[in-house]
Amino acid sequence: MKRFSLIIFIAFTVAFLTSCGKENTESDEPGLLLGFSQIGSESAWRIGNTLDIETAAEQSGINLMFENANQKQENQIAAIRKFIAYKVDVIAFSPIVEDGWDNVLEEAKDAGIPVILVDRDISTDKTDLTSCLIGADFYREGYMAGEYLIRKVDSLGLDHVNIAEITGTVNSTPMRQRQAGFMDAIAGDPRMTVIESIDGDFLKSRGAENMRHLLETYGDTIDVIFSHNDEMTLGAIPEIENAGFVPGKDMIIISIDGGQEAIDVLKAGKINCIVECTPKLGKLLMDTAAKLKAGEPVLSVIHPEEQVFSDEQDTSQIAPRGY
Ligand code: GZL
Repeated sequence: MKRFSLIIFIAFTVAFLTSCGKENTESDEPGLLLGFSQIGSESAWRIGNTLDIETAAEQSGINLMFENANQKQENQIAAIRKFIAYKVDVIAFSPIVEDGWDNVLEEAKDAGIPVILVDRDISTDKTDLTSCLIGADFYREGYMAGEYLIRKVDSLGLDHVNIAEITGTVNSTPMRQRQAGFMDAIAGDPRMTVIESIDGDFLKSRGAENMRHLLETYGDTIDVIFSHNDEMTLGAIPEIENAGFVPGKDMIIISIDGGQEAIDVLKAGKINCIVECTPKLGKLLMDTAAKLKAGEPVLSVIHPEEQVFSDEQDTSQIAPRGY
């Protein structure tokens, strides 16, 4: 028995000494821990955004602590406090509305944790609460929607159009800036009258509800629907058809996001224009988080490239959207 024990002892000793001398191929440094608070799952866009972030984290070897706020700001604030308690390396979040973040972001700053804004912005007088905003140029999206409408009215030779706007979540960055961009684009054109702006909260159900209200109120005097996202547009279209109108023909339909379901409706001619708002921000987020952890400088604002899909082009050539 003693001989056997001696052999085992020698084997373990050799193995131990060999490992001590070996170059550590795996860093002992733990991977970056990123805390991300997502707004919810209100749209195909949001679901696609979440999937893209999760995929990018996995591909980057970044440990993702993910919290879904289910459309409640208080849940996002609680998630940020949880990330602080866990001492994550970087915090990122998509703020559901622009106001009300100063206190919790002061806490993150005091904890020495950098914060990245994803998709949406915050409104604050303090300049040093966040390191970077990664998200669409919503003003440009709205402006491009307005520019499309001007071209469409020109091509149809219309003297005047009544526009009904179905907006996204009030006080959210995309709602504020898409509205501002659209109104600025059409401001100088006397043919354009906005007859009502109504809050649809980016939700399909509210898009349907608002469209019923608009049809009951204005009937066939509505010439244009400008909807801040595809979900609300997809809720509105069946209501337009139920009322006996042909979307895309009797009413010009303009939307934003560019998810597959809406692109298919565009291809069917029931939507005239969709301004792309890409949810694919994951790689930009991971690269920025890694730079912040490494103490490298990052840009204060990063806008992804975006395009316009419309009946001015051969929509059959639009590639699969992936969300
Ligand atoms: C835009 C994003 C918006 C989408 C909606 O970046 O904030 O929120 O346009 C989503 O679909 O609800």
